[in-house]
Amino acid sequence: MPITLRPARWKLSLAAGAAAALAVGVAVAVPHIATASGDGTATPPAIVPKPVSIAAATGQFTLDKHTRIIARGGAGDIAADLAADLGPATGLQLPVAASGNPKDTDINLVLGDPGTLAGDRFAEGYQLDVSASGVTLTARTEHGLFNGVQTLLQLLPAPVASPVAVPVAWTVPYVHVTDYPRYGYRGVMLDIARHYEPPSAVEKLIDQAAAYKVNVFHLHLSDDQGFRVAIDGFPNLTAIGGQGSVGTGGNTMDPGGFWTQDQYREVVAYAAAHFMTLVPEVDTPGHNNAIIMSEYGDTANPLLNGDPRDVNCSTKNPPVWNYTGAVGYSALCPESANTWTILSSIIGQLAAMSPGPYYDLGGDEVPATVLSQERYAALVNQEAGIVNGHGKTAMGWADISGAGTQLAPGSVAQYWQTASGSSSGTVSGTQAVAKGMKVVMSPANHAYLDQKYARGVPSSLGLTWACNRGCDVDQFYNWDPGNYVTGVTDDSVIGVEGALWSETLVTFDNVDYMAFPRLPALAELGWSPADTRTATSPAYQDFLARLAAQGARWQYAGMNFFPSPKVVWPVTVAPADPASGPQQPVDATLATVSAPGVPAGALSATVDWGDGTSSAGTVTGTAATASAVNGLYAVGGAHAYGHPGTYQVTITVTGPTGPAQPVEVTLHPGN
Ligand code: TNX
Repeated sequence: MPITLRPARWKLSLAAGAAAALAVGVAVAVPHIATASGDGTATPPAIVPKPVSIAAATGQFTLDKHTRIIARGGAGDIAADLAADLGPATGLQLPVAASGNPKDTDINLVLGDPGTLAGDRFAEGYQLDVSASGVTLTARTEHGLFNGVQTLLQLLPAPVASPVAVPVAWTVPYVHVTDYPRYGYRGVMLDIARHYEPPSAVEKLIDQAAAYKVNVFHLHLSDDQGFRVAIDGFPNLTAIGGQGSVGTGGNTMDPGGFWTQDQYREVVAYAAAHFMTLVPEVDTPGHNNAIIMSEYGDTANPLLNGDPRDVNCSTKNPPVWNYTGAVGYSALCPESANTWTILSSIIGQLAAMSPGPYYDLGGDEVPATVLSQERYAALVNQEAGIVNGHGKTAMGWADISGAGTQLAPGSVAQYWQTASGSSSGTVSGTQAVAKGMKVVMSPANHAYLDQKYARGVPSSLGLTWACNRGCDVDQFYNWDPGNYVTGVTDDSVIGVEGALWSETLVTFDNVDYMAFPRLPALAELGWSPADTRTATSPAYQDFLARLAAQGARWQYAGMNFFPSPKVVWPVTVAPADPASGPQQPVDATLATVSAPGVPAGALSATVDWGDGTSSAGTVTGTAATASAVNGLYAVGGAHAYGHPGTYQVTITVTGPTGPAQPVEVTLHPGN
């Protein structure tokens, strides 16, 4: 059973102005946020990642105070999660029941075999049917139900992501979805070593990634600049190794930090509740200055042999802190017994706290001038044996497939090189396959979320080494993990991962700005069936249209993201509760507007007051910066009615691509 944590997803705070506009209580009008085209044909809803099969029909289910969630076959925990997910935005506390006479107003969650999931190799699939008989979600596993719930949430209007109630009609278009993943490993990596992030930040990213059916969270816990989790018996690792970051020594914005083991376990549980496996990584034998600086002088440690200076095989002896982003200078010595005492404790303790199948030993970027290939391979082989001894599969950057390494078949190499096809730079991939290893694909020019989007964009964040002209969503979407390196096919590839290296990412807002909208592109490559994905292919155009619909969700959730110019982000409007009372003249916030990348000044609002008069509304909100998307906007309007009464007010907002679907609110002005 998953551990149920509520509220699970989308619990971020709104931009202040929008929160004020939304936090005013019950709905006064329930206009629909329309998605269907006007010609009677149903437009397939915008689901990311794209389902294996989706058939839209005309009509819609409406979620309201009559809706019950019926959990059958043991679906109770997921049903409770769904009720909790829907609570804040809808203001509804939907009852969860284990049985009841079926009603067409019910959402049914069934743990059972729908008979449509023959292609589901990973027991993560689901069948979702929305029709005149209600909503029925069926899956063979709780993970499948969880995935189906993510789809159902995307079928609801974007304000469902809001942490406060929004007065819209909660409609779900009629649809039949059969869905299951292409790969079993769909990951995101966060580097909390270069810049520390607390457990709460990682939990936010878990929320955000789980919404796109990402199921692996790879945690890069140690690097030259910091060691981030307490290890019993080695207090220096955090007391010394946990105190810096990239930039320390001249940049007071960048304090370090570390997690206690209880905090680590809490994040493991949080991930599990979102059907995500946590993969711990302590990078070795390179990227290790923080461990070396911590233990080099740890002469009083009874676990070490009195003089642990022999762990240091770095280019500097004695070692010195280097808080730049430099790489390739530090290494642990494979011949040192102290190296193994330290690594065995780290591996043993992290393995014991991590229920998932993998332990990642890193293994990247150790130049032969620092450790010969022979010494490097000796270390990797011995360490992989320790990992296996703790019942874990060894994983590492694809460098671990190099000459002299021999890892148990099924060990995982993460391919990060930019090289493709059969060029010589692909050797780590082909070597991994030759050695019977599995491969996770993260070619840096398609999957490194720390790379800039475009030349100089964003100006303040991101590296360029893999993307010197930038890597926007097109670059993240238009490639095939199973056909990138010749000979590295789906026989070996187990999945795909986006890597958020954090040399330049100081805050969690920075992390989000780089992860979104590119992480959903990778999530789709990991989940959806193989397709022809190129700059001119229909699949890419279709993806962009579905991605565009996510922007409003992120804005209602209060997330930061890059409003990529590759995407035509729609302007969408939702009614606010103007809290109308007898006051006259009316002066109220009437609607909220999502318009990613559009300045408030480029939007105009018209308010039809329902009494035969119209006037302009005011559009206000938080402007974008070089590393933050603009906030949701609020539309305000003021009007003096001639008579008390009940008036239907229509708000139309026009953006650069034309008018958005108008919304209505009802006012009851008195005199
Ligand atoms: C390369 S690729 C690294 C990281 C850096 C990253 C920055 C690899 C396995 N290592 O140490 O943070 O580039 O993009």
